[in-house]
Amino acid sequence: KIIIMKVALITGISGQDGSYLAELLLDKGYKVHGIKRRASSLNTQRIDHLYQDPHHPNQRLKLHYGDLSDAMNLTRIIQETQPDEIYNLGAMSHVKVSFDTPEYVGNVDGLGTLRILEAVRILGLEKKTRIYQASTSELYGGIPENKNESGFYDEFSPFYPRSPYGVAKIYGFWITKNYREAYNMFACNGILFNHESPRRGETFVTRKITRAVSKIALGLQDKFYLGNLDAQRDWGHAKDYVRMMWMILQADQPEDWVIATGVTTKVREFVRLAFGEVGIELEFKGDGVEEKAYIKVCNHKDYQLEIGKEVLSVDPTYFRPTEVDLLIGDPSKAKKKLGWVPEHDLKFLVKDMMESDLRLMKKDVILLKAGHKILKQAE
Ligand code: NAP
Ligand code: F7E
Repeated sequence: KIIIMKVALITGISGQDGSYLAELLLDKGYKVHGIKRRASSLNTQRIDHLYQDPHHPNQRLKLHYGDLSDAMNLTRIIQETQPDEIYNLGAMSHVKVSFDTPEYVGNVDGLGTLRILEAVRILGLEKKTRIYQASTSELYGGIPENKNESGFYDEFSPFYPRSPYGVAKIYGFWITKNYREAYNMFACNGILFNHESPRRGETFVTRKITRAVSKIALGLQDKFYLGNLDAQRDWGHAKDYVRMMWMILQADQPEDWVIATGVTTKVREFVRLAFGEVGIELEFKGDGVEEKAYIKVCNHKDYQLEIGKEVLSVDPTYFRPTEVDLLIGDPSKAKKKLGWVPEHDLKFLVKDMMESDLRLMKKDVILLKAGHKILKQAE
């Protein structure tokens, strides 16, 4: 009996979603190719565990050096790997940083998508290769009047991006839709709302919070700084969302899909929940840039902090020139047509991230006790 192994190519395989998706596809028996950027330091920590032995003939994960700004490189890799499915997850994905590097983001997040689609077309793979494009809830921009009658953003809500990242991603959205309609390609957008995990990049707000709270609880740090505490996001777990990426490419028809939880939460509330995981209750005092959080109750035997201690202040450095105030998505279509059921809620997400960061920071405590210096990481 001949078993035909499906072949997938993932751009952005070293990122949060790329690593979970690679795991999922390997579990399903795929041969997985990933594109990684050359960096002066190792950048594959999130996928290193997927390599047992890179030289083993049965190793089903293969990495290729590449970059979404390099059309020739992308075309060659697609030609060599002949993928059944391409997941275009590669991007400069930080909204605040996109205000500092707008041209680069336009090139990579916007034109990078075109380069993938056009390579598939030039190589005559339109019929064979299905393409998933990592679209985003940032396309909506949080404009209140663009929500549907029930108060959610869905597949019909108008777009109004509010950052160079959102503007680049809107090009990616439309060029994917255009190639689907113009060349009959199986190319789909997943309009994913925020999704987090223990593997989330350290400078996104949830991970910044769980790292800082873990350090504060362990006595490694006194306090931390955030920007807009009133921003609201629809936060899901990345593991649920990469499963949906795969389901989108197994659907009967190529379409665009909203993936969200339908629940929105303030940044301030996420801070409360994270401190709650180490038995600490906070009190917030002051308004706007003067707002601060103090320890009100501390009842965990392992984490004893002084009552009244200031642990959080607002730093306007983290404000964005244009902010997306509130996002909340309606995933009804994905639930109804593809049977997607998220397995993790916000409470589990916070617990998962806190447990992981506490474990990570405890290693620093051991190093400190052994006389090592801990370098402060950039926020
Ligand atoms: P991430 O952790 O920031 O990962 C981004 C990946 O893209 C990394 O592997 C990164 O490589 C790679 N990359 C960056 N620039 C590249 C370039 N010029 N050429 C090739 N690869 C490049 O992002 P994520 O959270 O996994 O998100 C995955 C995708 O979904 C992104 O496109 C993001 O914009 C989109 N998205 C994310 C969310 C979310 O909430 N997470 C929601 C909606 C959409 P390095 O490791 O070398 O940096
Ligand atoms: O910010 C506020 C900030 O950077 C969330 C990306 O994956 O999801 C992500 O984009 C909110 C914003 O994610 C800090 O102003 C307050 O309102 O975690 P974030 P994001 O901008 O929503 C979308 C769907 C994507 O597609 C993106 O790729 O939190 N906030 N204080 C802060 N944010 C950060 N980063 N740091 C702060 O100190």
